[in-house]
Amino acid sequence: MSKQYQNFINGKYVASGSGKTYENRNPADQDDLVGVFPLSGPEDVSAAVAAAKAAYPAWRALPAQARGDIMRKATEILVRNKEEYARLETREMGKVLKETRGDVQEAVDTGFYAAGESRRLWGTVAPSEMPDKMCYVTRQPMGVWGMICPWNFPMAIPSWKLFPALTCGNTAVIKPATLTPASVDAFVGALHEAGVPDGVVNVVYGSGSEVGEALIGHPDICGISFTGSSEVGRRIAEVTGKSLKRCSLELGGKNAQLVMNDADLELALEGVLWGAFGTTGQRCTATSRLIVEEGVHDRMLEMVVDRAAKLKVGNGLDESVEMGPCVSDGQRETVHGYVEIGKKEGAKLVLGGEKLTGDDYDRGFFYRPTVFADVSPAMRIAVEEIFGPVLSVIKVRDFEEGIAVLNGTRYGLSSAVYTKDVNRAMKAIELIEAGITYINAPTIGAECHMPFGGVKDTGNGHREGGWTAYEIFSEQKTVYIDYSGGLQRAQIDNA
Ligand code: UN1
Repeated sequence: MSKQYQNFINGKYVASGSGKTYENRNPADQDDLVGVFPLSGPEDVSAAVAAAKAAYPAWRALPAQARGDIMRKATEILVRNKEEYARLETREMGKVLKETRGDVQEAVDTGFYAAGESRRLWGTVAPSEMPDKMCYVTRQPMGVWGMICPWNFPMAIPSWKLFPALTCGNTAVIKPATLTPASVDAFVGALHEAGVPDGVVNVVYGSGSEVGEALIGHPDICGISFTGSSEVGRRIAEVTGKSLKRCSLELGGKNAQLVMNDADLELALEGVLWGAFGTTGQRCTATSRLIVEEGVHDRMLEMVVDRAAKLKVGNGLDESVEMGPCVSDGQRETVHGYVEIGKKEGAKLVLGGEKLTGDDYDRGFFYRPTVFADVSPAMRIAVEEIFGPVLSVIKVRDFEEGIAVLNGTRYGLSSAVYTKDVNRAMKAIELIEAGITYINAPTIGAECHMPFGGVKDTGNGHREGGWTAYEIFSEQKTVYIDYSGGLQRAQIDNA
């Protein structure tokens, strides 16, 4: 019997109003049914928001440290169940076990960080311009947050949102990605078991057009945190902009690894293999372009093709597998569509470019690791996000051209430069238009205690991760305390 999941509202598992459901199946093996989930509608969102609104006053009244303590307990549950969650994640999302263990670990790191941060919700104290008066800034919770999550980090990304938002004293309604809902059920179950009170976190399953739209337009939501495509991000920004809600967006990427003539090529090779084919290329931080200086271009390309051809593709539950399937048939079609575009544009397909078929593959959505050479910077495969195991290799004359090509997309999330020349590395850090730059390390692998996000069409200036996430989920209050006993008029008395 497959597990029947229900929405989680006000601490109870409840059926959706519509009674409609959908099946969540393993992208490596369509015979493996992970669970049956509700397809909810606006009435379920309204019930969840009402529960979160009712729970807010008591939750915000708790000392932050008491909230942090519950986050610590929840994190201990994640540690205890790590292997179970990792297996569930691999079954619903497809990435290999090593990576889903890392995904749960990212949630663990974020949770322990939150527990510590609950004792450090610091503000600033400044002297006043008047005598016998002081000024300071304190952080306050905001209300009910709406969260809309992607499928590529089924537990880590919900944790990036929920842990800081709850620690700050907000309550929340979360919409998991339709493709990876079971991981959110597990995560929220841990929060509840740890003592998060009823109504503080609510889960509503369903589509973006039904649940997502209802959430972003709901008048009792104070803000939306969204990770996903730039197209959807733009829509959310429009709706929340009109109603003046806070909106934090972490969107697409077209990340590049730039390899200079003096780079350690073996190191650059390990970096690009991991960056391009890890998570089957389905990360916003994935290495989608390899930009190589002409002196080492041919050698680097040969090394990449040789190793990428040997990557073992298969069901992520098999520990020897290095790359899992695409998350869905639709995603694989998108990837294949880009391969066709690349060929038409005149890029040279040097590896892959096709679906994997045969007994081991026919029940899943597998795609061969794919490499294009002779890619010119204006081609669509060089500028558009593909979100699959496709690497475009671009040859450049020198450092300046490399930086120009790297910056030549509308995205700006992650970037990597491989060089031994410290002057070049420093110049690259200065010139690259991206939220994250790695030197001699791949474009993926951000750490939870550091700001995470990008520039240009990758976002709208917010940074999840680290202390900056606490700035997203709290409101600043400036306080003036006058202990002079008289009326003091700033500006006027000093004029
Ligand atoms: C994402 O793909 O949206 O840096 C997040 C990384 C991971 C997070 C990726 N820690 O690749």
